[in-house]
Amino acid sequence: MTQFSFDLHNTDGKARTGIIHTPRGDIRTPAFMPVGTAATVKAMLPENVRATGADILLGNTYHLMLRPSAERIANLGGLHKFMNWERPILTDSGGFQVMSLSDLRKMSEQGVTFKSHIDGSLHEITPERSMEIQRLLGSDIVMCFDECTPHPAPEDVAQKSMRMSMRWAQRSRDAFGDRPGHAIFGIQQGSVFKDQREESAEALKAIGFEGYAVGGLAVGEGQETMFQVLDYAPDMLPADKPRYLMGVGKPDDLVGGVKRGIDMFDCVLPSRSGRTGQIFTRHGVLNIKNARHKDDPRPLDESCTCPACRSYSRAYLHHVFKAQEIIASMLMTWHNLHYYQELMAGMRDAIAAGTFDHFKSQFHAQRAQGDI
Ligand code: PRF
Ligand code: ZN
Repeated sequence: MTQFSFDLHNTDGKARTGIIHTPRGDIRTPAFMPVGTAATVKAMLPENVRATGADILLGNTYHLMLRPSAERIANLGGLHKFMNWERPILTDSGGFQVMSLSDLRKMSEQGVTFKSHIDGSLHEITPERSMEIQRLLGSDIVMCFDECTPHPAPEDVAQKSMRMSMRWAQRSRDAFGDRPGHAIFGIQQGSVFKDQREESAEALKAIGFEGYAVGGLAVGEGQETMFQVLDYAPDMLPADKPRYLMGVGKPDDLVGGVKRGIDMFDCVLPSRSGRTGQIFTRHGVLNIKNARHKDDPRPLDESCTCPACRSYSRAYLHHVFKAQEIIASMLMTWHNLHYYQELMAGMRDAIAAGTFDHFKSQFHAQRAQGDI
Protein backbone atom coordinates (compact mmCIF):
# COMPACT_ATOMS: atom_id res chain seq x y z
CA MET A 1 0.00 0.00 0.00
CA THR A 2 1.15 3.53 -0.78
CA GLN A 3 2.01 5.25 2.44
CA PHE A 4 1.60 8.91 3.18
CA SER A 5 4.58 10.91 1.90
CA PHE A 6 5.53 14.32 0.54
CA ASP A 7 7.86 14.84 -2.43
CA LEU A 8 9.13 18.34 -2.97
CA HIS A 9 9.76 18.80 -6.71
CA ASN A 10 10.80 22.43 -7.26
CA THR A 11 11.35 25.60 -5.31
CA ASP A 12 11.41 29.18 -6.60
CA GLY A 13 12.38 31.55 -3.82
CA LYS A 14 10.33 30.32 -0.88
CA ALA A 15 7.56 29.02 -3.19
CA ARG A 16 7.43 25.23 -3.49
CA THR A 17 5.71 22.67 -5.71
CA GLY A 18 5.41 18.97 -5.04
CA ILE A 19 3.10 16.03 -4.46
CA ILE A 20 1.58 14.57 -1.31
CA HIS A 21 1.14 10.85 -1.95
CA THR A 22 -1.72 9.09 -0.16
CA PRO A 23 -3.36 5.67 -0.64
CA ARG A 24 -6.43 7.52 -1.99
CA GLY A 25 -4.48 9.50 -4.58
CA ASP A 26 -1.95 12.25 -5.08
CA ILE A 27 -2.37 15.86 -3.97
CA ARG A 28 -0.53 18.35 -6.20
CA THR A 29 0.87 21.25 -4.20
CA PRO A 30 0.36 24.15 -3.80
CA ALA A 31 -3.18 22.79 -3.33
CA PHE A 32 -6.55 24.41 -2.72
CA MET A 33 -9.06 22.27 -0.83
CA PRO A 34 -12.74 23.04 -1.46
CA VAL A 35 -14.81 22.93 1.72
CA GLY A 36 -17.35 20.12 2.09
CA THR A 37 -18.56 20.93 5.59
CA ALA A 38 -21.75 18.85 5.74
CA ALA A 39 -20.50 15.96 3.55
CA THR A 40 -21.15 17.98 0.39
CA VAL A 41 -19.51 20.82 -1.47
CA LYS A 42 -22.73 22.78 -1.67
CA ALA A 43 -24.38 22.88 -5.13
CA MET A 44 -21.77 20.54 -6.67
CA LEU A 45 -21.67 16.83 -7.49
CA PRO A 46 -18.37 15.26 -6.36
CA GLU A 47 -17.41 14.41 -9.97
CA ASN A 48 -17.90 18.06 -10.86
CA VAL A 49 -15.68 19.17 -7.97
CA ARG A 50 -13.07 16.76 -9.32
CA ALA A 51 -13.56 18.23 -12.83
CA THR A 52 -12.58 21.66 -11.50
CA GLY A 53 -9.18 20.12 -10.63
CA ALA A 54 -9.53 19.42 -6.89
CA ASP A 55 -7.36 16.59 -5.52
CA ILE A 56 -8.65 16.77 -1.93
CA LEU A 57 -11.65 18.09 0.03
CA LEU A 58 -11.94 19.45 3.55
CA GLY A 59 -14.56 18.05 5.93
CA ASN A 60 -15.59 19.15 9.42
CA THR A 61 -15.60 17.20 12.67
CA TYR A 62 -17.94 19.70 14.33
CA HIS A 63 -20.76 19.58 11.77
CA LEU A 64 -20.62 15.83 11.10
CA MET A 65 -20.51 14.84 14.80
CA LEU A 66 -23.73 16.79 15.35
CA ARG A 67 -25.43 15.66 12.15
CA PRO A 68 -25.60 12.83 11.11
CA SER A 69 -22.95 11.73 13.75
CA ALA A 70 -19.55 10.14 13.25
CA GLU A 71 -20.78 6.72 14.44
CA ARG A 72 -23.56 6.71 11.82
CA ILE A 73 -21.11 7.62 9.04
CA ALA A 74 -18.71 4.90 10.24
CA ASN A 75 -21.52 2.31 10.20
CA LEU A 76 -22.34 3.35 6.64
CA GLY A 77 -18.77 2.74 5.51
CA GLY A 78 -17.05 6.05 6.23
CA LEU A 79 -17.20 9.60 4.87
CA HIS A 80 -15.67 8.86 1.45
CA LYS A 81 -18.34 6.29 0.61
CA PHE A 82 -21.12 8.28 2.32
CA MET A 83 -20.50 11.39 0.20
CA ASN A 84 -19.23 9.60 -2.94
CA TRP A 85 -15.74 11.16 -2.92
CA GLU A 86 -13.06 8.47 -3.09
CA ARG A 87 -10.07 10.82 -3.14
CA PRO A 88 -8.33 12.26 -0.07
CA ILE A 89 -10.24 14.12 2.64
CA LEU A 90 -8.69 16.33 5.32
CA THR A 91 -10.84 16.97 8.38
CA ASP A 92 -10.61 19.91 10.73
CA SER A 93 -10.66 18.98 14.38
CA GLY A 94 -13.69 20.92 15.66
CA GLY A 95 -12.44 23.57 18.07
CA PHE A 96 -12.38 26.39 15.55
CA GLN A 97 -15.97 25.67 14.45
CA VAL A 98 -17.17 25.35 18.08
CA MET A 99 -15.89 28.85 18.76
CA SER A 100 -17.48 30.36 15.66
CA LEU A 101 -20.81 28.49 15.59
CA SER A 102 -21.98 26.96 18.86
CA ASP A 103 -23.73 28.50 21.88
CA LEU A 104 -22.54 28.44 25.49
CA ARG A 105 -18.99 27.22 24.96
CA LYS A 106 -16.81 26.31 27.93
CA MET A 107 -13.11 25.72 27.44
CA SER A 108 -10.93 23.91 29.97
CA GLU A 109 -7.66 21.98 29.97
CA GLN A 110 -9.74 18.87 29.30
CA GLY A 111 -11.34 20.24 26.11
CA VAL A 112 -14.46 22.18 25.16
CA THR A 113 -18.12 21.68 26.03
CA PHE A 114 -20.80 23.40 24.00
CA LYS A 115 -24.42 23.48 22.89
CA SER A 116 -25.19 22.43 19.32
CA HIS A 117 -26.19 25.26 16.97
CA ILE A 118 -28.67 22.83 15.41
CA ASP A 119 -30.75 21.57 18.34
CA GLY A 120 -29.19 22.94 21.53
CA SER A 121 -27.96 19.51 22.70
CA LEU A 122 -24.84 19.34 24.91
CA HIS A 123 -21.54 17.96 23.58
CA GLU A 124 -17.88 17.72 24.48
CA ILE A 125 -14.80 17.61 22.28
CA THR A 126 -11.46 16.71 23.78
CA PRO A 127 -8.30 15.98 21.79
CA GLU A 128 -9.04 12.25 22.29
CA ARG A 129 -12.66 12.54 21.13
CA SER A 130 -11.66 14.65 18.11
CA MET A 131 -9.18 11.94 17.06
CA GLU A 132 -11.88 9.27 17.51
CA ILE A 133 -14.38 11.21 15.39
CA GLN A 134 -11.86 11.84 12.62
CA ARG A 135 -10.96 8.11 12.68
CA LEU A 136 -14.64 7.11 12.47
CA LEU A 137 -15.07 9.44 9.49
CA GLY A 138 -12.07 7.79 7.80
CA SER A 139 -10.23 11.06 7.28
CA ASP A 140 -6.92 10.79 5.40
CA ILE A 141 -5.40 13.89 6.99
CA VAL A 142 -6.43 14.44 10.59
CA MET A 143 -5.89 17.82 12.24
CA CYS A 144 -4.80 18.21 15.87
CA PHE A 145 -7.38 19.57 18.28
CA ASP A 146 -6.34 23.17 18.99
CA GLU A 147 -7.61 26.53 20.14
CA CYS A 148 -7.57 29.23 17.48
CA THR A 149 -6.51 32.22 19.57
CA PRO A 150 -8.87 35.15 18.86
CA HIS A 151 -7.45 38.39 17.46
CA PRO A 152 -6.42 40.70 18.95
CA ALA A 153 -5.12 38.91 22.05
CA PRO A 154 -2.81 40.34 24.72
CA GLU A 155 0.59 38.61 24.71
CA ASP A 156 0.02 36.67 27.95
CA VAL A 157 -3.41 35.47 26.83
CA ALA A 158 -2.06 34.34 23.45
CA GLN A 159 0.81 32.53 25.17
CA LYS A 160 -1.49 30.61 27.54
CA SER A 161 -3.72 29.64 24.64
CA MET A 162 -0.78 28.52 22.44
CA ARG A 163 0.73 26.45 25.27
CA MET A 164 -2.59 24.70 25.88
CA SER A 165 -2.83 23.95 22.13
CA MET A 166 0.66 22.42 22.31
CA ARG A 167 -0.38 20.17 25.21
CA TRP A 168 -3.45 19.24 23.14
CA ALA A 169 -1.16 18.55 20.17
CA GLN A 170 0.71 15.95 22.25
CA ARG A 171 -2.59 14.40 23.40
CA SER A 172 -3.84 14.40 19.78
CA ARG A 173 -0.69 12.67 18.53
CA ASP A 174 -0.89 10.07 21.35
CA ALA A 175 -4.59 9.38 20.70
CA PHE A 176 -4.09 9.22 16.90
CA GLY A 177 -1.63 6.36 17.37
CA ASP A 178 0.00 4.61 14.44
CA ARG A 179 -2.23 4.48 11.35
CA PRO A 180 -0.33 3.62 8.15
CA GLY A 181 -1.59 5.56 5.14
CA HIS A 182 -3.19 8.22 7.33
CA ALA A 183 -1.55 11.41 8.53
CA ILE A 184 -1.90 13.81 11.42
CA PHE A 185 -0.91 17.46 11.09
CA GLY A 186 0.13 19.74 13.96
CA ILE A 187 -1.18 23.30 14.12
CA GLN A 188 1.09 26.22 14.99
CA GLN A 189 -0.48 28.98 17.08
CA GLY A 190 1.08 32.05 18.74
CA SER A 191 -1.01 34.90 17.33
CA VAL A 192 1.13 37.70 15.84
CA PHE A 193 4.05 37.12 18.25
CA LYS A 194 7.22 35.82 16.63
CA ASP A 195 8.70 34.26 19.80
CA GLN A 196 5.43 32.41 20.42
CA ARG A 197 5.29 31.14 16.81
CA GLU A 198 8.84 29.87 17.35
CA GLU A 199 7.99 28.17 20.65
CA SER A 200 4.92 26.59 19.05
CA ALA A 201 6.91 25.33 16.04
CA GLU A 202 9.56 23.81 18.33
CA ALA A 203 6.91 22.07 20.44
CA LEU A 204 5.25 20.58 17.34
CA LYS A 205 8.55 19.46 15.80
CA ALA A 206 9.49 17.71 19.07
CA ILE A 207 6.22 15.75 18.93
CA GLY A 208 6.62 15.02 15.20
CA PHE A 209 3.87 15.24 12.57
CA GLU A 210 3.42 14.30 8.90
CA GLY A 211 2.54 17.93 8.11
CA TYR A 212 2.25 21.28 9.84
CA ALA A 213 -0.47 23.94 9.70
CA VAL A 214 -0.23 27.64 10.40
CA GLY A 215 -3.35 28.33 12.48
CA GLY A 216 -4.68 31.45 14.13
CA LEU A 217 -4.43 33.68 11.06
CA ALA A 218 -7.18 35.23 8.89
CA VAL A 219 -9.06 35.98 12.09
CA GLY A 220 -9.45 39.72 11.56
CA GLU A 221 -5.83 40.88 11.62
CA GLY A 222 -5.88 41.98 7.98
CA GLN A 223 -3.75 40.89 5.03
CA GLU A 224 -0.75 43.09 5.83
CA THR A 225 -0.40 41.67 9.36
CA MET A 226 -1.06 38.14 8.13
CA PHE A 227 1.73 38.49 5.55
CA GLN A 228 4.07 39.90 8.24
CA VAL A 229 3.54 36.71 10.27
CA LEU A 230 3.86 34.55 7.14
CA ASP A 231 7.20 36.22 6.41
CA TYR A 232 8.64 34.09 9.24
CA ALA A 233 6.10 31.49 10.51
CA PRO A 234 6.34 28.91 7.66
CA ASP A 235 10.19 28.98 7.81
CA MET A 236 9.98 27.70 11.40
CA LEU A 237 8.26 24.49 10.18
CA PRO A 238 10.13 21.53 8.61
CA ALA A 239 10.92 22.15 4.91
CA ASP A 240 10.40 18.48 4.02
CA LYS A 241 6.78 18.36 5.24
CA PRO A 242 3.63 20.00 3.82
CA ARG A 243 2.66 23.38 5.29
CA TYR A 244 -1.02 24.28 5.43
CA LEU A 245 -2.48 27.75 6.00
CA MET A 246 -5.90 27.15 7.55
CA GLY A 247 -9.02 28.99 6.40
CA VAL A 248 -7.35 31.13 3.72
CA GLY A 249 -8.42 32.83 1.56
CA LYS A 250 -8.93 35.38 -1.21
CA PRO A 251 -7.03 34.81 -4.49
CA ASP A 252 -4.34 37.37 -3.55
CA ASP A 253 -3.98 35.69 -0.12
CA LEU A 254 -3.21 32.40 -1.88
CA VAL A 255 -0.59 33.98 -4.14
CA GLY A 256 0.99 35.78 -1.17
CA GLY A 257 0.86 32.58 0.91
CA VAL A 258 2.56 30.48 -1.77
CA LYS A 259 5.25 33.16 -2.15
CA ARG A 260 5.95 32.72 1.57
CA GLY A 261 6.23 28.92 1.47
CA ILE A 262 2.67 27.61 2.02
CA ASP A 263 1.63 24.36 0.26
CA MET A 264 -2.05 23.93 1.16
CA PHE A 265 -5.11 26.15 1.65
CA ASP A 266 -8.82 25.77 2.33
CA CYS A 267 -11.59 28.34 2.33
CA VAL A 268 -15.36 28.57 1.92
CA LEU A 269 -14.93 31.75 -0.12
CA PRO A 270 -15.18 30.39 -3.71
CA SER A 271 -18.12 28.08 -2.90
CA ARG A 272 -19.99 30.48 -0.59
CA SER A 273 -19.43 33.43 -2.95
CA GLY A 274 -20.73 31.28 -5.81
CA ARG A 275 -24.05 31.12 -3.97
CA THR A 276 -24.16 34.84 -3.16
CA GLY A 277 -23.25 35.95 -6.69
CA GLN A 278 -19.69 37.12 -6.08
CA ILE A 279 -17.58 35.91 -9.02
CA PHE A 280 -13.80 35.60 -9.09
CA THR A 281 -12.06 36.18 -12.41
CA ARG A 282 -8.51 36.95 -13.48
CA HIS A 283 -9.64 40.57 -13.86
CA GLY A 284 -10.94 40.76 -10.29
CA VAL A 285 -14.33 40.32 -8.61
CA LEU A 286 -17.69 40.93 -10.25
CA ASN A 287 -21.13 40.78 -8.66
CA ILE A 288 -23.72 39.07 -10.83
CA LYS A 289 -26.65 40.83 -9.14
CA ASN A 290 -25.50 44.15 -10.55
CA ALA A 291 -28.10 45.44 -13.07
CA ARG A 292 -25.38 46.20 -15.63
CA HIS A 293 -25.20 42.46 -16.44
CA LYS A 294 -28.90 42.31 -17.44
CA ASP A 295 -28.33 42.55 -21.20
CA ASP A 296 -24.71 41.36 -21.34
CA PRO A 297 -24.26 38.41 -23.75
CA ARG A 298 -20.62 37.85 -22.72
CA PRO A 299 -19.54 35.03 -20.40
CA LEU A 300 -18.26 35.76 -16.87
CA ASP A 301 -14.69 35.40 -18.15
CA GLU A 302 -13.85 35.08 -21.88
CA SER A 303 -10.78 32.93 -21.15
CA CYS A 304 -12.46 30.53 -18.68
CA THR A 305 -13.29 26.99 -19.85
CA CYS A 306 -15.80 26.11 -17.11
CA PRO A 307 -19.39 25.13 -18.04
CA ALA A 308 -20.78 28.45 -16.79
CA CYS A 309 -18.47 30.38 -19.12
CA ARG A 310 -18.64 27.98 -22.07
CA SER A 311 -22.43 27.92 -22.34
CA TYR A 312 -24.03 30.81 -20.46
CA SER A 313 -24.08 34.61 -20.63
CA ARG A 314 -23.79 37.09 -17.80
CA ALA A 315 -27.38 38.06 -18.67
CA TYR A 316 -28.56 34.47 -18.08
CA LEU A 317 -26.61 34.12 -14.83
CA HIS A 318 -27.97 37.49 -13.65
CA HIS A 319 -31.50 36.29 -14.44
CA VAL A 320 -31.28 32.91 -12.70
CA PHE A 321 -29.60 34.54 -9.71
CA LYS A 322 -32.39 37.14 -9.40
CA ALA A 323 -35.03 34.41 -9.87
CA GLN A 324 -33.28 32.37 -7.12
CA GLU A 325 -33.00 29.37 -9.41
CA ILE A 326 -30.82 26.52 -8.10
CA ILE A 327 -28.78 26.48 -11.32
CA ALA A 328 -27.40 29.91 -10.40
CA SER A 329 -25.63 28.43 -7.35
CA MET A 330 -24.48 25.42 -9.36
CA LEU A 331 -22.94 27.37 -12.24
CA MET A 332 -21.38 30.15 -10.20
CA THR A 333 -19.90 27.73 -7.63
CA TRP A 334 -18.46 25.70 -10.52
CA HIS A 335 -16.91 28.81 -12.05
CA ASN A 336 -15.38 30.01 -8.76
CA LEU A 337 -13.92 26.59 -7.88
CA HIS A 338 -12.58 26.28 -11.44
CA TYR A 339 -10.97 29.73 -11.14
CA TYR A 340 -9.32 28.79 -7.81
CA GLN A 341 -7.96 25.50 -9.20
CA GLU A 342 -6.64 27.23 -12.35
CA LEU A 343 -4.89 29.73 -10.11
CA MET A 344 -3.22 26.92 -8.16
CA ALA A 345 -2.25 25.11 -11.40
CA GLY A 346 -0.79 28.36 -12.74
CA MET A 347 1.29 28.79 -9.59
CA ARG A 348 2.50 25.16 -9.68
CA ASP A 349 3.58 25.52 -13.33
CA ALA A 350 5.30 28.86 -12.67
CA ILE A 351 7.22 27.46 -9.69
CA ALA A 352 8.33 24.45 -11.77
CA ALA A 353 9.48 26.83 -14.53
CA GLY A 354 11.22 29.17 -12.07
CA THR A 355 8.96 32.07 -13.10
CA PHE A 356 6.84 32.54 -9.98
CA ASP A 357 7.67 36.22 -9.53
CA HIS A 358 6.64 36.92 -13.12
CA PHE A 359 3.42 34.97 -12.57
CA LYS A 360 2.74 37.00 -9.43
CA SER A 361 3.25 40.37 -11.15
CA GLN A 362 1.01 39.27 -14.06
CA PHE A 363 -1.62 38.15 -11.55
CA HIS A 364 -1.66 41.58 -9.90
CA ALA A 365 -1.43 43.49 -13.20
CA GLN A 366 -4.53 41.78 -14.63
CA ARG A 367 -6.73 42.69 -11.69
CA ALA A 368 -9.48 45.28 -11.99
CA GLN A 369 -8.75 48.69 -13.11
CA GLY A 370 -12.46 49.51 -12.88
CA ASP A 371 -15.57 47.50 -13.89
CA ILE A 372 -15.13 44.02 -15.30
N1 PRF B 1 -7.36 26.04 13.81
C1 PRF B 1 -8.19 25.08 13.31
N2 PRF B 1 -8.97 25.30 12.23
C2 PRF B 1 -8.94 26.52 11.65
C3 PRF B 1 -8.09 27.56 12.13
C4 PRF B 1 -7.26 27.31 13.26
O1 PRF B 1 -6.49 28.15 13.75
C5 PRF B 1 -8.32 28.66 11.29
C6 PRF B 1 -7.68 29.98 11.37
N3 PRF B 1 -7.81 30.74 10.20
C7 PRF B 1 -9.26 28.26 10.34
N4 PRF B 1 -9.62 26.98 10.58
N5 PRF B 1 -8.22 23.88 13.87
ZN1 ZN C 1 -15.92 30.13 -15.78
